[in-house]
Amino acid sequence: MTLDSFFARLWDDYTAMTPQAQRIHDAFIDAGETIVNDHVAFRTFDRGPITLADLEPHLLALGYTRLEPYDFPAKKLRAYGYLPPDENQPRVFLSELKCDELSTTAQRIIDGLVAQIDPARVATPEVLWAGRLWEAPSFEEYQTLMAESEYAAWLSIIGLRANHFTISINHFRTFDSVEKVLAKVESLGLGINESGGRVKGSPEVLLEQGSTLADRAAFTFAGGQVEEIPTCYYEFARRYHDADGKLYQGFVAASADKIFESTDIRTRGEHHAG
Ligand code: OOG
Ligand code: NI
Repeated sequence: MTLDSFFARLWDDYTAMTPQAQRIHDAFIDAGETIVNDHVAFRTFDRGPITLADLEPHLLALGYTRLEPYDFPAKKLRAYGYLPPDENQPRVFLSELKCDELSTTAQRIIDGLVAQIDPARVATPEVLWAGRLWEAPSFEEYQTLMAESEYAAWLSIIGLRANHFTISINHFRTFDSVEKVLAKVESLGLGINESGGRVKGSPEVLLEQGSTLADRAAFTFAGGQVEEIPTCYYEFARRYHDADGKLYQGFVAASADKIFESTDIRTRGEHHAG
């Protein structure tokens, strides 16, 4: 599979679940900008056949290389950043939940989900947009996970897919700052993740980022209960050059910690009428 077809499939899956993404993308195209992806991100459990170590070979087979690890103690997550084979291709951020750090009740729910996975589905790169590889949990199970980890609850119903694409602001001409981009996105009636501030990071840490609040959709839980849940979001990143003149390639853990909250309905943000 080529990198272009990989990202085309990821994008189709992501926009089907995240209507705001196509709207934002098209609005910047209409404004005369060129869209280049800075990175995409995936979430997984460190349990069953879908651990970070199980998924990573698909990225390596596409030509990605490991950059560096990141740790999020409060959110019980660990992650890795990956560099693309060609510098104009998207980086990848892959995180996993440290399930051992949850209660035994929550761990039992997660074990019940990952036990349903057909290992054959993990053997191909399609697993990275396979979505849920298990039956829908009950709303009660979802809420039990939510009480301990918003990430776990989100993953239990959304599954494996790109949880966000990220537009490279470095490739924009008119909208050349995170705040200008966020103002444009707000003008479309979309909400911004304000956790940790609208703009996360700074030129000093060589990366500035901002993101939307995730779209919402109706989800049918086991037993037929239908509830509105957050799906996926869009991010915008501006990178800076280091003292040696090299464009920064990594992620910034303190900023990423807040970007994760884009899928949390408890996150403070400006919600506008769409
Ligand atoms: C990933 C959040 C971190 C970044 O750019 O710092 C991130 C996620 O929500 O799964 O993407
Ligand atoms: Ni990101």
